[in-house]
Amino acid sequence: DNRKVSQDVLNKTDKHPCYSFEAHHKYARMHLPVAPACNISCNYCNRKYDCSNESRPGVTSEVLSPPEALAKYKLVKERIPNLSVVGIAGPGDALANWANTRKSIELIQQADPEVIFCLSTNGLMLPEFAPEIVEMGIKHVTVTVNCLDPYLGAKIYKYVKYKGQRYEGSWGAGILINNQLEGIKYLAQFGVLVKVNIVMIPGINDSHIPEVVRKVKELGAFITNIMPLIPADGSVFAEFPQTSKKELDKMRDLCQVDLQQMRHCKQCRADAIGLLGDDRSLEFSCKEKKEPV
Ligand code: CLF
Ligand code: SF4
Repeated sequence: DNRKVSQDVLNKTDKHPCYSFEAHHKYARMHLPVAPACNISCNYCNRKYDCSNESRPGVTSEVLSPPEALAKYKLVKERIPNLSVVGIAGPGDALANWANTRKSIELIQQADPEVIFCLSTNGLMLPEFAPEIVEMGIKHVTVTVNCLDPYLGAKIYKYVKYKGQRYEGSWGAGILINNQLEGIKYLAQFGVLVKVNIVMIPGINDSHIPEVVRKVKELGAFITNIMPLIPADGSVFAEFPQTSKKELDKMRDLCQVDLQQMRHCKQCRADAIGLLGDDRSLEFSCKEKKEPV
């Protein structure tokens, strides 16, 4: 029954360092960089680094094949026993590389049925893949939603590539926003805990953020994570100031009235490993993987 299902989901959230503040000192997550391609172009991304939706720009990740992802998972689990979550957060978009993402998850699920899986996506392909996500038993999905208005979206997204076509400006943004909202609703209906990341871009979407929070709450989102813009070199927003902690907290306080707010996000890399804020990914770099100690 529904209550049993939601209790089960909450039990899992107890061990998820991003969904539970209490869990973030106790449980580790690892990101598997199995998703290099992206199907949209955010103006805050410079396409050289990990997806800025979920990750800090600055360091390119190695990209792993599904068998390499399984091998890395096993190595990390051996050395970090409190590892509870395996996330796929780029370096591009988890769903733009669905075959790789799906295969990596299936291999790890077969090896260890206890793992909590977590996906981060721009949401463009959710109408296509949300049913599979539900069937696979994935209970944690993050969707980055920066606005609800396609005209505002035209200032944030350069283009969207959807079903073999490239759509620019508000046309592309409209498709993206529609798919994000439809996807969130579907996932939430089937018991997936949806986290919505919002990149706060001063002068572009900041005054619109409370409206985004209310809308995704109405669709069943579990939590929102308002993140500061980190202006990436070479991106359209390169010259923008980084959102200050004070502005960010003010916005989170305002939105907390409607929906619970994540406040401990560390804007991780697509290959981050360990406790949030204590990255151990270098211990598991490619070279070491080939010559295990
Ligand atoms: Fe990774 Fe994201 Fe899952 Fe967490 S990160 S895919 S929900 S397991 Fe966490 Fe890192 Fe913030 Fe993301 S601290 S960037 S919110
Ligand atoms: Fe870059 Fe991520 Fe946006 Fe794709 S979704 S363009 S990888 S920030």
